[in-house]
Amino acid sequence: MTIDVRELADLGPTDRAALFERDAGIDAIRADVASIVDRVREEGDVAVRSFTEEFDDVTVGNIECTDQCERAWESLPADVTDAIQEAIENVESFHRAQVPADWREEFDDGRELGRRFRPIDRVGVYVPGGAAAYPSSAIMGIVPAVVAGVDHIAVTTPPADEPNPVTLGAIHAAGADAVYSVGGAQGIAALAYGTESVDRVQKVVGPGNRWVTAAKAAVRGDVEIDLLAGPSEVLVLADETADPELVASELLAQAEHDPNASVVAVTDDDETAVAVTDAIDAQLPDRSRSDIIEEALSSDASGVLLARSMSEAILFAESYAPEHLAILAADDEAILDRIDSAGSVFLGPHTPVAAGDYASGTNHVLPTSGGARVTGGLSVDTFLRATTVQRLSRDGLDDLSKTITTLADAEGLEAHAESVRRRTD
Ligand code: HSO
Ligand code: ZN
Repeated sequence: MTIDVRELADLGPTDRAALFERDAGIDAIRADVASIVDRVREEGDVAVRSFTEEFDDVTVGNIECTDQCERAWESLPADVTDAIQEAIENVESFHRAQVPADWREEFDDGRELGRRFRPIDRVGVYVPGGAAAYPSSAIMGIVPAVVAGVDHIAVTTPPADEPNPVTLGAIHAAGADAVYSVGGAQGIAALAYGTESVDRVQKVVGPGNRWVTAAKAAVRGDVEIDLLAGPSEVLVLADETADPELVASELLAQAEHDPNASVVAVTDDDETAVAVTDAIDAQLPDRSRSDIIEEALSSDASGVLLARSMSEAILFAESYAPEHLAILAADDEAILDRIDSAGSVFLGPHTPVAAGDYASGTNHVLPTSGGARVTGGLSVDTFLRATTVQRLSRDGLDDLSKTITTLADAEGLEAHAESVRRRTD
């Protein structure tokens, strides 16, 4: 395949929209998903079993498979358990550093205010299986919940006649309390509403295919959810010092996830741009998932873009708000200073996105489709709730009483005002 270098300045509105659009593809299946969710809600395990036969072509015995995960862990070769363990340790230490401390502060006039953080009691983590079985996503979903101190972590993951032992083992090692063989929209509905086999949870998190994402959108409101993660994205900002082979390797890596992945390189150097397209051509035939990669790369949502300056490239990246931003440039920190919207940033030639995908410690469940403009990825915060606490001194209340009673009167809430006057008059 040959990718053309496109000049940013020449992009028309249609091309620009195609680049920015990153559609998670859930609109077309909303109605089907709603009926799956409703049936699981009404019929419980009966619906779970029948959807599992219909969609996964598997007849499950016990829906709960917690013990099977432990056995899977014990069956794994040492190099795999070592790798999982090291990834877990790194994710754990990075997330431990995020745990917020409770605080109280005496403000200047007798107002003592504070916040305390407590874990959510019961959460559900969806772990993708099937076509894209991701043990790493088990680690990314479960470990932050463990670090937050969540009491009960339930996991749903699609069943298979021969389930992936690495995924099941990672679910066990990461610290799940209960695991259920149910995938797709029915897996999300089971966590959200409970069935005879699956206890309901208070928050459902984790990435999945569009059925999973659409189901999370459908249950939102009845249960808390994290973010709605769509297909993977990477944007590489490269100047003339970037190694084109590395730029290409980043595009190919995220493209292999999904034909709908969006992979974009932006550079201000025309030689680099051409060299990146050459490197893509050279590397692609050797990749085992070249079909998927090629599909992703040839879509209008992906490409190699030439900017007139690094400033223009940076502005593009900032408005694009990628899930992953890799910066391969001489002064990467200066570029980072100008970026506010990105899920996760990878600096320098020794920092592949794959490091964050698997093992450096940051979380790989990240906002896609421009979500980074308003939110970050999965973190310890996802599993905590903050409570505010206050104590006023007599002087503190005296100082505030006029303000409170005036506002209470303005709202016509006389009993509110009276609750203050009783203490001050
Ligand atoms: N890059 C993916 C996460 C992942 N990568 C899992 C490899 N395995 C998130 O966009
Ligand atoms: Zn990845």
